Amino acid sequence: MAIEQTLILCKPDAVARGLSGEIIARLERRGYAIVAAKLIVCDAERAKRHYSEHDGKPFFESLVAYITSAPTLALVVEGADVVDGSRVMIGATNPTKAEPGSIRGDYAQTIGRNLVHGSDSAASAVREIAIWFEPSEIVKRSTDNDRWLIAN
Ligand code: IDP
Ligand code: MG
Repeated sequence: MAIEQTLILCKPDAVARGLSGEIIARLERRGYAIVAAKLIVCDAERAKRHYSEHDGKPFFESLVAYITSAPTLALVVEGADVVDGSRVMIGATNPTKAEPGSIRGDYAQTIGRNLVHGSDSAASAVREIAIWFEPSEIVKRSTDNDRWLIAN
C-alpha cells in the first residue's frame, strides 16, 4: 500500500452536465482527499501534452477538440493506492463496457464523452499532475488532520 496522488479530470461533458459534484462526492466518500482543484478551459497545447500517448491515433484531433471545448475541473486526489482505486471507480474507457456502479457505467454512453479522466499509472500521474498544476497549487496535508486515516 502506498499513499499516492493521481490526476482526475471532470471533463467538459461532466462539468456541463453538472456531474462534477457527484464525481467529487464519490471520491471523497471513498476516503480520498482532494489536494488541488482548478476549473480551467484547457488550451490545445496542454491538451496535446496531456494526451501525447494518443498522438497519431484516429481519434486524437476530436479528443483534443473535446477537452478544449469548455471548462474542465482538474483535481489532484490523494489516497492509498489511489491511482488504481480511482480507475476502478471510473470504469472502462468505453462506457458500454463499464460496470454499473462505476462513474462511466452509471452516467456515460459513449467513448467520446466518457466524463472523467484518471491517470493510468503512478508514473503517468506524476507526468500529468505537472501538466495541470504548479507544485505550489497542491496542498500538503498534515498527518494529524488526515482524512485517509480517519476513513480507515
Ligand atoms: P482512459 O481515459 O480510460 O485512460 P485512454 O485509452 O487513455 O482511456 O483514452 C483517452 C481518452 O481518449 C478516452 O477517455 C476517450 O475520451 C478517448 N478515446 C479513447 N479511445 C477512443 C476511441 O476509440 N474513439 C474516441 N475516443 C476515444
Ligand atoms: Mg488514459
